[in-house]
Amino acid sequence: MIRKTLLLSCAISLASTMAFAELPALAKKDHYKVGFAQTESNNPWRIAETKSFKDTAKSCNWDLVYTDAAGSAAKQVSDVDSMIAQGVDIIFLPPREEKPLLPAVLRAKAQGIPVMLVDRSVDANVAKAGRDYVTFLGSNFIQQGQLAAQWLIKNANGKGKIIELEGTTGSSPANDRRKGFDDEIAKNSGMTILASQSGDFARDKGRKVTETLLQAHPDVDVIYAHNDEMAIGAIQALEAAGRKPGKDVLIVSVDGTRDALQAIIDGKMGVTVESSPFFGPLACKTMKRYANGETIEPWVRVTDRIFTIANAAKHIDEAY
Ligand code: GYE
Repeated sequence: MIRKTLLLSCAISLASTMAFAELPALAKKDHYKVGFAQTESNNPWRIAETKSFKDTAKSCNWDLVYTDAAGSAAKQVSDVDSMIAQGVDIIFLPPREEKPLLPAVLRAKAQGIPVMLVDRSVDANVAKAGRDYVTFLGSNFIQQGQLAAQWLIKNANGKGKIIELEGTTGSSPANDRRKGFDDEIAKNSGMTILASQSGDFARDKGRKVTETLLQAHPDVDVIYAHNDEMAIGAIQALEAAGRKPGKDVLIVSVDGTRDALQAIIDGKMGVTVESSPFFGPLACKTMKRYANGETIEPWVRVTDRIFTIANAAKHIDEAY
């Protein structure tokens, strides 16, 4: 009995040592083979992010292995597996959804390849920065949702009947932009969320979902979209239904794309909270720090601005 217990505790401690084994190191070199496993390329944000990585490949002396999962978490998993098989030095990964990418992240670690999550994160209850992957480079999505809600509460005088267009189901920005926004709104008795549905971060889906929800909720006077592409889709649906976006329906959103800044200038959108896609230079810098043996903080935070009529014209030329 005692022997059995001893064996069991040995096994447990071995398993936990394996699980907590140190992160793979990154050798100091002049030239790296770097994997970047993009989620999809159906919106300007993703295209700007890919361009940022491709530009950085030149300036940071990377041989870039680039894949596009075309909107499929399953394809993204096999893209990461193929990068592991090709023996890349490091992988930058925006996990399309929080859960399905975890096994691939752990396989990379087991094969001695460090992973840095970029722009989206994984479920913090099951995987940890500094243990399973090096770090997360990205924005505070909860805060983005809060900022959108605070602008709205102020500009709608605390009253509003809201339709929420959610991002990709199971993705960290959709989960957190919803939480940040909904919790702020819940503190205001004059504001109600009439309906909340996914538009998968895509313009066309945002337009279609808005068309349907408008019929069920004609009294809507606010649309909160988790990204600008869906907000633009919502504007199209509203206009097709004879509504006046920006006048009888306020639009609040996240990202800071060129089309969104133009919509603000045109008076059709109220606010977009910035979420920067320009991760290439930060990826290069963080990777060099890691190769130098620095312990990287679990979250390399990107700070975001807010775009409204007060500054949209000033920033539109740098938008994407
Ligand atoms: O807001 C959206 C994109 O993960 C932060 O994903 C990113 C989000 C961004 O498709 O436009």
